[in-house]
Amino acid sequence: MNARYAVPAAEPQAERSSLEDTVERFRRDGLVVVRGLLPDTERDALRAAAFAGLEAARARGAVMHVPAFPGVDFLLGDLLAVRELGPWEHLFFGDAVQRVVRALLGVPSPVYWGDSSVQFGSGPRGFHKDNAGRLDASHDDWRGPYGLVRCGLYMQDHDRLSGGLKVRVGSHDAPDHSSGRIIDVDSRFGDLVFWNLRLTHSGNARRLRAAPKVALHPALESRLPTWMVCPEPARRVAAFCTFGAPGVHLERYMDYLERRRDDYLPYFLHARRPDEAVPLLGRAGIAFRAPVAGYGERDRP
Ligand SMILES: O=C(O)CCC(=O)C(=O)O
Ligand SMILES: [Fe+2]
Repeated sequence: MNARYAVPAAEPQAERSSLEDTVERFRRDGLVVVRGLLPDTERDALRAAAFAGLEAARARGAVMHVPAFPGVDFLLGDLLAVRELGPWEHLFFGDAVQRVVRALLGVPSPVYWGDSSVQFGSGPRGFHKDNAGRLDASHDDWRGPYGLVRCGLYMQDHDRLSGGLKVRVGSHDAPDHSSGRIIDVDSRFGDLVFWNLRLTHSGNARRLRAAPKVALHPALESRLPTWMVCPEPARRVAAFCTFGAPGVHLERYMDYLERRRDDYLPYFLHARRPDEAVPLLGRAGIAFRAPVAGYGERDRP
């Protein structure tokens, strides 16, 4: 659909590989990096579009601030509501990305419910999982391969510098925060990171100046003095989006959203109006499910 996206062929650690290999790594490790979905020549234009989207949202009162993270702008609404990202198919809604999402989920038509966002600045860190029944081994979430995937696009390089994603490899099969080797994902601009929502992970990784390839526990990272830490390459812009396969895991996730309704409502109210979102998603082969009444009612007119 959009020539700005390359067809994904390359993935972790620079070897070129097939979609089957991408799926195999995702099943084994709980995450996979697909390299070079966007060419480096798009970097400046895409960052500029994201910042233009931020300023447009600010003018409409659609930017949230959290006292604990004064340097972070959280854009309310979903990525489809950021019209400035339309030329990039709102990052995750074009053929090249959807081809991977369909393969990872093993369904012809992934479900989207407005869970996508973009953050500006350095935000929270700490190991967590994103699924509904996180540490409860008896929860439905822990039966069978998990049916929800989160995609992350970091609009700067994190292969040597701070600010990237930290994960525990293979921890998507363990209902705890202690299993799995810790790694800092060496994403570069244009790469997409896909992870199973059961995977233990932490954002805003800090790399040591003296040993940038040694991945630290997030509890230790937060206590490091600034002089010991590699800087971030530029103001961090990070976009995330979740898709699911129809099934019990998706149903439990919807129950979870209902329980945390107050936290998510501002995002959903500012999301792209369904009369515009549904045809757009339909063309990409994605099914839509509105998670709350009033979804999209504060989108731009
Ligand atoms: O900030 C990040 O890199 C990760 C954020 C996160 O935990 C998430 O999107 O689920
Ligand atoms: Fe997370």
